[in-house]
Amino acid sequence: MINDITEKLKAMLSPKRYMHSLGVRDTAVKLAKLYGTDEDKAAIAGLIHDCAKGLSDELLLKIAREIGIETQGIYEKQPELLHGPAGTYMAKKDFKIEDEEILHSIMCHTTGCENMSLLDKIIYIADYIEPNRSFPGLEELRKAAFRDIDEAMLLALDNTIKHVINKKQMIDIQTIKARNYILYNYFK
Ligand code: DGI
Ligand code: FE
Ligand code: FE
Repeated sequence: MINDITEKLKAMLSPKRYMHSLGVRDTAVKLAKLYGTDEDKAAIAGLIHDCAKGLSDELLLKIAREIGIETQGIYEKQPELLHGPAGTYMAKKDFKIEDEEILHSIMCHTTGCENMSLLDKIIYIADYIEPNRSFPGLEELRKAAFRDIDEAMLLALDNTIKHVINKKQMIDIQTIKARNYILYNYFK
């Protein structure tokens, strides 16, 4: 099954995005091993998390409306924020994924969300630190990821929020919810 998924994905994504997806898969498996959760689910979620990345803004908005997301406001301006939810839709439809944990981790991989599961955190962090990534502060985040996943989540969310502020973009409410959730529950 995973071989079929890999082939299909290779045909759908740019070579760069495909390499990124393999990097997220491998990093997610390492984190799943370390923190003790299902490695196969981590591999599948890591592999297909960006399957909707190639869709046009129009199609992202159309799928989002179809699955009941209010697209007025931030998503009109930043439709790419919808590639997680649209990815979940495609994972079900095109990749025949039914596992709710996998689907949820794809849904929230860009912004995070409240009540993130261990698999959600693993996919969010693996996406951030996979070997093809490069940005200031990455080494610190990589170390944190293999020491304490919640510390890594806070670092990553803070980094994203600073980045979004510097670009004078809107902050997705899910990004705020994710950060508040981590702070409230893991930094008492
Ligand atoms: O799809 P990837 O490039 O692998 O990574 P991703 O799904 O984590 O998307 C990263 C992008 O999402 C990055 O450019 C920042 C953006 N992003 C994440 N949270 C927010 C955000 N952009 C805005 N405007 N607001 C957010 O809250
Ligand atoms: Fe993504
Ligand atoms: Fe990604």
